[in-house]
Amino acid sequence: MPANLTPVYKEAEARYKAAVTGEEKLAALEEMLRVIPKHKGTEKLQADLRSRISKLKRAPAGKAGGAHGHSYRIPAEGAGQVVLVGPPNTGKSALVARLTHAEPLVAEYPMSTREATPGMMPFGDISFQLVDLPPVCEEHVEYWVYDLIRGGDLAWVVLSVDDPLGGLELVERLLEKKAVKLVPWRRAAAAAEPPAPGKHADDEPAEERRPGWKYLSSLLVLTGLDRPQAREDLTILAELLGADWVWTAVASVTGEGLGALGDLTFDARGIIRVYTKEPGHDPDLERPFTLPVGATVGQLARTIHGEIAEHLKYARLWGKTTFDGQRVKSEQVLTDGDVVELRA
Ligand SMILES: Nc1nc2c(ncn2[C@@H]2O[C@H](COP(=O)(O)OP(=O)(O)OP(=O)(O)O)[C@@H](O)[C@H]2O)c(=O)[nH]1
Ligand SMILES: [Mg+2]
Repeated sequence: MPANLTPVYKEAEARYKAAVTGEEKLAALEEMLRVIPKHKGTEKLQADLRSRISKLKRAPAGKAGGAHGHSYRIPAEGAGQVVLVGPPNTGKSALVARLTHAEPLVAEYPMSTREATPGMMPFGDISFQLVDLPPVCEEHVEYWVYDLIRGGDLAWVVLSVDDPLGGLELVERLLEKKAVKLVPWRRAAAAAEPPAPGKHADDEPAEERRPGWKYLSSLLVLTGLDRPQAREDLTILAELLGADWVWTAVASVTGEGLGALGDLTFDARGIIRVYTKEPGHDPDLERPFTLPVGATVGQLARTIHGEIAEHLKYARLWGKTTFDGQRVKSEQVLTDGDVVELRA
């Protein structure tokens, strides 16, 4: 019986063949097993996949996978994965509950979150994936929590306005034991020197970076803005934190300050939104492509389809830096909000 393997399966298979680390191989194999058409013709192949998966799981852990073989990861969705990191009871779950459709447990007592809960936070016509996590604390933290932190594109370090400095010190110290360094995202630096095309700001090592470490771009989110004294405390904190960290204060109970989180996250991700249009048609303003700051027309084409990129002759651009419909080449750098018509 023919196996009739689908394009989705073949894509996963290609990822498996291209995979370098055990972790990547395992992820691809698991995906292959998940999407393989389940019928008699594929039974042998399914069995083969299962045996390769269990072999990889038993294999001694490679460096990339850590002590436990393979890393846990939540598949990223939307324009970036934001991991919520912080000491117990600082309001991480309350933020995810307020900003997304997810319903993580919010409780008055500390250590209430035991599992990871992803949810999508809309931001205009795009969205960011927030991942609520168990707290980082002196007590035992399960290893997969660190895996998920490592997997994030950006961290919101969620701290209570009552003791943000103590909380930050704790989190930085515990994460560094696990080779994760929180890197303050800096608004001014990002605006002053956009990264080279194809590179994210975080790819540029600002200092000597240790191999195997995760350098996680981070913002501070101070919760409890509604609490008495909060505003006075913040004036002092502003001076202490201001130079090093970009931070924002929120009150999840009243919703105050939550609006700023989307803008900050968008800026910190270092991305632009680009819309495409077909010749003679209106642009598709529903679903923008998100690309790194500094991305070019050529990169947009490659994001859409390798073939389009290959046959690209020129593009027409409607944007802030060009006149409407201006003819541009593949090297043209795009800006947020641009509308592009690709001509092959
Ligand atoms: N007044 C006030 N209370 C808040 C705020 N954010 C969260 N809380 C309350 O603080 C308590 C803890 O909130 P959670 O969201 O469960 O905190 P968490 O950080 O997820 O806690 P763990 O999962 O245990 O680490 C709950 O009673 C929330 O209602 C806020 O901005 N202001
Ligand atoms: Mg929680």
